[in-house]
Amino acid sequence: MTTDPNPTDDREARSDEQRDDAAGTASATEDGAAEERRTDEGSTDDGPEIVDGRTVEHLITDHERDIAATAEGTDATAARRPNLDLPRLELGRRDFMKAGAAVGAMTGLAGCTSVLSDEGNGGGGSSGASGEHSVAPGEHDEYYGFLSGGHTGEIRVVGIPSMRELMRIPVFQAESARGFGHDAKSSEILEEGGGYTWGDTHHPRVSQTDNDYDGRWLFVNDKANGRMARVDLEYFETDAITNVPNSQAVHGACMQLPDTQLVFGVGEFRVPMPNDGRDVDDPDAYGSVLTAIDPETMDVEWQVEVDGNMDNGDGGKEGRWFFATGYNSEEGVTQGEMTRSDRDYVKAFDIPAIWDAVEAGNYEEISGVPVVDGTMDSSLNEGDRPVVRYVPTPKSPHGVSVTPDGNYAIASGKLDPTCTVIGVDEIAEVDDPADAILGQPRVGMGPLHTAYDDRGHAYTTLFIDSQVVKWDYEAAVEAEAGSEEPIVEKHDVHYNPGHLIASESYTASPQGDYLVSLNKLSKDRFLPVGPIHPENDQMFYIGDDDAGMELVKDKPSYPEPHDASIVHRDKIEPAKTWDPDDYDLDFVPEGEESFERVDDSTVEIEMWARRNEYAFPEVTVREGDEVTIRISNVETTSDVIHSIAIPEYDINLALAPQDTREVTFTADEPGVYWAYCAYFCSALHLEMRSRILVEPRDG
Ligand code: K7E
Ligand code: CUA
Repeated sequence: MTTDPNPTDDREARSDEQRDDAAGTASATEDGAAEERRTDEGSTDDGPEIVDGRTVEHLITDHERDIAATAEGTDATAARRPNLDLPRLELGRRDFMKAGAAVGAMTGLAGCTSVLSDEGNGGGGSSGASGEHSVAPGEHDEYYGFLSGGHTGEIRVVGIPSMRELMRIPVFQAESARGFGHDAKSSEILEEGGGYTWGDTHHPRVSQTDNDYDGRWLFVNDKANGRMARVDLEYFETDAITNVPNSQAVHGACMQLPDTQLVFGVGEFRVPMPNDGRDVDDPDAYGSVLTAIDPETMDVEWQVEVDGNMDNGDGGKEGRWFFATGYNSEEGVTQGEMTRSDRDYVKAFDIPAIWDAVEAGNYEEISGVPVVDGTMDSSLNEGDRPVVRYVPTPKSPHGVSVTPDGNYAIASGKLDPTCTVIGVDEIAEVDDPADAILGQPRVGMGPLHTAYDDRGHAYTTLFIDSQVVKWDYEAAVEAEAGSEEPIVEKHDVHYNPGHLIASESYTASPQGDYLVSLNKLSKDRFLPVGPIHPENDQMFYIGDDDAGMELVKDKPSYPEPHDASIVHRDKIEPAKTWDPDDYDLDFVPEGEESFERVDDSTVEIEMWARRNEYAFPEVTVREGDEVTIRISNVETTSDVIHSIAIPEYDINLALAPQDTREVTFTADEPGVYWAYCAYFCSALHLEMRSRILVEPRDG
């Protein structure tokens, strides 16, 4: 992208041009486009219209230009909306919110940005309306927010509503503060997970029982290296990584509900199966799979191959259906090829039917996994109990999420300004899957993801419009396709949101109070920190339908959260110290430390740590020895954490109270090495050291 030297002029020119466009083509698009969306007819070859006579190419060009313009501190997003000549409203925040709610889809929003950026940017939540959503020093938040860390490979834990970051959980990457990838157990998890040094986490989902959070596990995907991981929510620690075969880019991640019977990874990039050098330049032979994993063992149970790319997924509440969006039904390999058709699909997987196919042996084993053929032409999709039903939607739907009542799966249009409301019960009943589409409201430009409150509202991010739109999903079922009537309210976000998440939105009983919009761009919202900007997670209070959505907080975020889950604190029970019975290594109590030379080149050390010493103030080994250290933190007091950092050997084991860790290294460099405690644990923390003497072998 090149920087636009004169964004303001350009913006004005473009908005004129757009008004012309809209006026010139309104009659040609309105009814016809909406009607056509419900049908499953062929595609047009030359850039189908999306809205107001504009094609995908127009949208993308507009968006690129928006980004260039806002980079210079102007609000080009507002410029694209009608009535941009309105004077900037000088309203207080409360007044504005009331006014905003009253005018619905809202012409006055051009003023919103400046009002909020003046007053709302402090982020402390300590003034005015946001005061009631702040959390005083020493008080606890009501919710845990689990945010994915994108290509840092981690999970971040924040308190909501304070948005204070509480912890980070390394998942796909070694991380020294928590010793992940430094001790034997976590190193083995990373190694067995493929040995990569990073991952790309997008979709953290907390396990459920009876469609409510049970606080046991969190599952998350690795889009980069095609993996799924499990985090133990007693210890807030990653305890398993599954390297998924036959799949590159496991993107969507979710569970079979109501009881987390299976964990699903949604395969995105199409590749040969197995990807071992065959068919490298034969894209027709590539495939993409849905992967079902046992949550206890984390073993892959089966996969289902489908046509086209998949993208995001969500499970129905009743255990039968799993929904995945997809793009590239064309099965192209270039961007042009992938966006040629004006139609893609939501795939509805019939889980019991798939199990039946597996049990009947109707699969091909590829890379050791039963792969069921769920492509359109598969014999398993003939008859009245197909394994996968293909629901036609406008081009490239992105997010999909099932409403709390389990009645609808709502797919967000991305390159189309609508959301598609699919009836979950209808899926099983209709002859033509297109007939399961019950509503298709026009929500705005670039709808990506949808979350829910407890009052029948859907909240959808509009990536291109930089807004969150609140709409009524039952009203959308009542309304004509393409109607804007179901829209209750739109609110600006800053800027370009990806996911959004409302408290407990993925359960059958959302809390309906807080919503976090995970915005990709922060632009000028924070102190500049160089050319890589933080992202901006914005929290709204959504509990008052009369007052409307209230922006409460901005939180800069290290790149880059995608999705999140918000769980009430009563549903998570973290351990305060380790229970040695939960650990597969023997605890080393005080008095039972030992140093054993097993043979000429092997040393085994069992030791403990406590304030302010290690069991051995010094340890002598010989050059070339393979040294195994097993070490327990014998403290019983919570929050007295030690570590053992071993310089030159690239090791730092974190030791929570009652925890035991083990590490093996080869002492190949003669010399003196001060092992030390890296957690500041007490007044004599600096003195908490042990001298490791590595004697020269021939000395
Ligand atoms: Cu929209 Cu990976 Cu869920 Cu990112 S995905 S935003
Ligand atoms: Cu133990 Cu510092």
